[in-house]
Amino acid sequence: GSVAVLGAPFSRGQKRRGVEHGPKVIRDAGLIERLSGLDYSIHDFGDLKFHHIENDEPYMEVKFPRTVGAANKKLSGAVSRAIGAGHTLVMLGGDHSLGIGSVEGHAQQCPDLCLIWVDAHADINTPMTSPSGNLHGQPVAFMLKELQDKMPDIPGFSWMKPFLSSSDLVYIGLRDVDPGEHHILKSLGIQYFTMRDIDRLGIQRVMEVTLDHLLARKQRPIHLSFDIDAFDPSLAPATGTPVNGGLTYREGIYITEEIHNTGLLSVMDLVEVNPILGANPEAVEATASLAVDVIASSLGQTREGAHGVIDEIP
Ligand code: DIR
Ligand code: MN
Ligand code: MN
Ligand code: MN
Repeated sequence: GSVAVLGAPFSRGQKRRGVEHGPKVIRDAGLIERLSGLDYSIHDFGDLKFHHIENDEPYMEVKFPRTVGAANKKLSGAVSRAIGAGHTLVMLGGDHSLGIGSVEGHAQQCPDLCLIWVDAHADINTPMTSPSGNLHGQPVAFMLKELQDKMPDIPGFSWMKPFLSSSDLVYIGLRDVDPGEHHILKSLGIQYFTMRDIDRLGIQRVMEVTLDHLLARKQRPIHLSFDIDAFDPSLAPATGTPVNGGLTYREGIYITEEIHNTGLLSVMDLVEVNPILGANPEAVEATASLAVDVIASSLGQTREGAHGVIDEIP
């Protein structure tokens, strides 16, 4: 198969500058070299260029709506073209507002896709429930058909409409959910696994139920949207909204190994790596290197090792 890598250096979905350097630090941590060790042809599509929109005044409390809308429109087109050309796509963020364009572009080509959102946060606030006005806390609300009447017409987003059913989504890793978000999760009956659920069930059972929920009725393309803040801050310190008590390294890698093993991964996002927020260069390097491990594991790097066609032990 062939894997396309696309950088999305964008930060207007949240307050902290620096997350636009995510694609660079993830590449500098050796992403392309690592993927070259797996059995794919790798196409690095470079970084998208995003434009600043003047006078992008808040709409209600929502910050930079036109800038975020235009960036996501551009990303959506690029994702759709890459999937249409037959690649598996890795999108490097940037902040998680980019999930809107990434999943939307994927859905243009694969309307029956399902979504696995690995994150400390649910990112499902609407403009009315959002405590911050930051769009990186709202991407899932833009996607869900069931929230259509709860979403105002936000400037910058007239190019898209909701396309995903709430039953086609599973969260893993939640531990910082706002009251309005919790209400939405419960009232729509969304399948989610908090860190407490992982403590109770174990990550093996969590993945079994996740994949059964999404794939038991039919096999379909998977979109994995991985926020690096799903990991414990001791492992991923260079991120904008760290929350204690996150995934261990082994839990995170088990998630991605199981997703790879379905053979259905079609697009993955790796977002919210912010090199400016590392306390020192080692903290940044650790976070970026973890991002590379997560991506490589999603694409088939195994802990047990692997071999090609070998007739005999030499
Ligand atoms: C919070 C934080 N729920 C918000 N969200 C974050 O602003 O809506 N998402 N950090 O990644
Ligand atoms: Mn997120
Ligand atoms: Mn998050
Ligand atoms: Mn494989």
